[in-house]
Amino acid sequence: MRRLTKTPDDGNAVEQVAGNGLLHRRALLGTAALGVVGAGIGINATGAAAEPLIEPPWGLQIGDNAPPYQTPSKFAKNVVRTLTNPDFQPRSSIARTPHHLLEGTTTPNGLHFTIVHTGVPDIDPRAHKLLIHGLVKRPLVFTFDALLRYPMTSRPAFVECGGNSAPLFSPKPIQADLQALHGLASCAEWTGVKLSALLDECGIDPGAKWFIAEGADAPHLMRSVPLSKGLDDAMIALYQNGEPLMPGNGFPMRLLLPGWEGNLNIKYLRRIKLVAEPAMSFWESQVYTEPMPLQSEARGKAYQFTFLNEVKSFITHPSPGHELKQPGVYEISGIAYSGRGKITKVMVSADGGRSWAEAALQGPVMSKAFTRFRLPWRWNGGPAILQSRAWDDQGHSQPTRAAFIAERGQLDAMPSVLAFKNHHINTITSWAVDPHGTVKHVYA
Ligand SMILES: Nc1nc2c(c(=O)[nH]1)N[C@H]1C(S)=C(S)[C@@H](COP(=O)(O)O)O[C@H]1N2
Ligand SMILES: [Mo]
Repeated sequence: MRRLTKTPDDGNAVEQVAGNGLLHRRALLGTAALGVVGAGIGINATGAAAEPLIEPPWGLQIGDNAPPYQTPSKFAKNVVRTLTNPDFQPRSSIARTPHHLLEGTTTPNGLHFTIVHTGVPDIDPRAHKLLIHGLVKRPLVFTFDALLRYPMTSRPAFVECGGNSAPLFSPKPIQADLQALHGLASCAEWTGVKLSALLDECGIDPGAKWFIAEGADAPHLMRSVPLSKGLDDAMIALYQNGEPLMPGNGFPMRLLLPGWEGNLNIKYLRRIKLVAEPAMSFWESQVYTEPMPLQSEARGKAYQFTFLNEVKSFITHPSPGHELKQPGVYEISGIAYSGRGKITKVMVSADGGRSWAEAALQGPVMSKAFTRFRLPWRWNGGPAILQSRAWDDQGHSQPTRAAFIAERGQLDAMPSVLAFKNHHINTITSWAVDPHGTVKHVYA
C-alpha cells in the first residue's frame, strides 16, 4: 500500500471529517494547496542524499528490441487473472480481474474477466456472419467486413456477471482477495456499430417487442432482450480498448448492452431475431433468475427477468492481501458503477459505518462505466473497518449486507457460478484492518 506520510502525528493541519481518521477529500488536491507541507503531509519518499546517482545495469547496456505485441514487465508478472480451471479441463472457464493490483477505471484487455461456458472459441472472422431476422421487413446478413464499413461509436462500459460478488451470500465472510469476491466485473472502451442502425436498415415490424440474441460458440447461448434496449444504447462491439475484441471477450463481435447483466452481452454474436415474446431460454429461466423476498407470499418463486446491474462499489486499496506497514496517511481508493447511469456520490467509512465522509470522484464520470473514488485516511495503527457506499443519478444506493440478506436470504455453501440460485448482490463490502496492518473481509 502506498503511504502518504511518515508518522501518525503528521498532517494534523488536514481536517478530519469522519471517525477513525478519515480526512477531507480536499487533501487530495495537493499538499501545497493545503499549506500543510510543513505539517508533514507529503509523498512517502526517502530523503535525497547528496551522493551522485549510481548507474544501474539497464543504464549501461542496450536493451531488448521491442516485440510486435508487447506484454507486461516480468516484474509485474503477478498482475494476472485467477482461473477457476487452471488445469484447462474442458468446462465453464472463468477468469477474474485482479482489481487490487490495478488502478484507474479501464481494465486492460488481457485482464478483462472472462466467462465462456464451453471454452474460448477460435473464430475466423471471414467465416463468421451476423443474421438479423424475425419480425423485420428485410432479413439481412452482415459479414465482419461489412460491419467495419458502418459508422462507429465508442463508449466506456462495464460488464458484470450476475454472479459477481456471490461469495457475499455466504453466512461467514469468505477470506479471499478482491479478485475472488468482485472479480467478475471489468470496464473497457468499446467501439462498434449501434444496433439501432442495423435494425433501421432491416426495418422493424410493429409486432416486434423483443429480440433474441444468440452466440456462435458451442452453448449457442441465447437471451431475450426488450427491443427498447436494442434501440437505446445497444452496440455490436468490434473493438475493445482500441484493438479487436479479445477471443475471451467475443472476437470477432459481441452484443454490448451497457449496464445490463453480463450474460445478456452475447459474445460471438451470430443471430438477432426480432420477436413478440421472450424465448424463456434456459439461461433466463433456469440460471440467471433471482428468488422473491423471503417474507413475501411468493417466497420460493423467482422474478422473471433482472436485467440491470444495480449500483455497487468496493474499495480496491487497501483490500485483502495488502499490508499497511506502519501508521500514517494512506489513500483509500476504489471503484463504483451503476447499470442505471452515472455515479453521483461515494461515501467512505473507517469505523464500520458509524460515520461517513464523502470521497472525491475522479472525472470524467461516465454513465454505466467504472468511476474511481479516492479519500485520504490517517490510520492511527488501531483497528478499523473500511466501507464504501455508492449512489447513482437515479437516486439508488447500495444496501447494507444485513438488510439485503434479510430480504433475499443467504447460501450455505460457497456458490459457484452455476450451482446457485441467487444473483445480483450489490451490498456494501467491509474490510477490517487490524493493528498489524493486515486487511480482512468481514461482515459489519
Ligand atoms: N456466446 C457467449 N456469450 C456469452 C457467454 C458465453 O459463454 N458465450 N458468457 C456470458 C456471461 S455468463 C457473461 S458474465 C459475459 C462475460 O463477458 P466477458 O467474458 O467479456 O467478460 O458474457 C456472456 N456472453
Ligand atoms: Mo455471467
